[in-house]
Amino acid sequence: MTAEAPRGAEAPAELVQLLTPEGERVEHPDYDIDLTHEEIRGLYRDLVLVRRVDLEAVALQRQGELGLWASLLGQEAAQIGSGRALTDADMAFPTYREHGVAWCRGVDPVNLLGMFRGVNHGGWDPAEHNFHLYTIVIGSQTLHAVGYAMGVQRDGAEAATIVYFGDGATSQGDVNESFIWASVFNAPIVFFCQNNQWAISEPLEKQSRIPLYRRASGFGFPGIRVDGNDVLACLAVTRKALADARSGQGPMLIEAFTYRMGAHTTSDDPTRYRVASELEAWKLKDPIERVRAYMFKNQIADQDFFDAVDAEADELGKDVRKRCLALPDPEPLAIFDHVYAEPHRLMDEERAEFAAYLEGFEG
Ligand SMILES: Cc1ncc(C[n+]2csc(CCOP(=O)(O)OP(=O)(O)O)c2C)c(N)n1
Ligand SMILES: [Mg+2]
Repeated sequence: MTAEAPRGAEAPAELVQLLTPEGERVEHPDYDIDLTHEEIRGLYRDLVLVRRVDLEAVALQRQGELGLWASLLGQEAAQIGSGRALTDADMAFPTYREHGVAWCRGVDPVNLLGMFRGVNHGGWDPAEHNFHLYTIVIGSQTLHAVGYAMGVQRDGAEAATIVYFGDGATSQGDVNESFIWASVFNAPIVFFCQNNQWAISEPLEKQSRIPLYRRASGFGFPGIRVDGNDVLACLAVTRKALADARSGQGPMLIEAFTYRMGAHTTSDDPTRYRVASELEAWKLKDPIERVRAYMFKNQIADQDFFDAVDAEADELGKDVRKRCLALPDPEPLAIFDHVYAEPHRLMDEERAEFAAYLEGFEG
């Protein structure tokens, strides 16, 4: 890639791809996948619905109803492909952008919005969905995930763990330490890095001189780069990595090569640090458009199907908005709940102090 070319304008070498940006199905010697038409329609529906939820959340933030939102726009295929590769027994550890994975794990999108509205701390039970709470501290969830995977390994259970993180996170100490632990203990974990080319305003070039997936070899486990805008390839590659982890073959790093089409969060303005031509180049690789083109060309779905999915997305958007606005404000003292599983003296003292402070406002 030359310095002048917009980032992503050239397809990187060594990229697993099963569906080209034009919607042509291509073969790969190591990664193939045989899906029914119904399964492909299901993936398309997932992609469209999560994009719609995301759009609604951005609009709600703009209208003052959410404090913040981290959009997944452009990363739908990486998240749906990997999310749908998981079995119920597998465990996923997300960052703050994994709304598509949350969808695959059956987490109500309104819970995600509640967190960004500041009325809950996530709102779902990680044990019920096998989907950990969102983590804002960059990279820390990789250590939690490796610890969890080592626990699963010691229990002798046949389940894999997947942990999500970004390109910027690969520079964090926590992530590198987690690679070491996973490697030496042969932990059943898949490291799923969504390389969306940016860490807020820092470009990928500031994180690594080599492709990120190649980092893994230095730690002693395999790495692979997949087209992160290709839902079929993401599904195939993640499915295999999870199966390998479950059968005792140890960790794997998947670099999903994708692009953050929106701002980092709603507090960010990407026009300050990246050129418009870069986004234009990536729009041609849109993760939804290529599936749609493939389905049309191969008569996997007709216009009625696409219209029905669009109508369902509109209904979902309306429903999410309505239920988000109806979320009750929590009691101020609820902030002290769930910090520890057991009663805790310091927490009791702080609660009492805050209660006295609040009483000062009454009468
Ligand atoms: C330990 C830590 N340092 C800094 C931050 C501030 N911060 C929030 S997001 C972000 C960039 C993360 O980039 P990347 O890992 O590529 O993930 P992306 O947001 O692109 O999905 C930073 C530095 C943080 N949340 N935690
Ligand atoms: Mg990034």
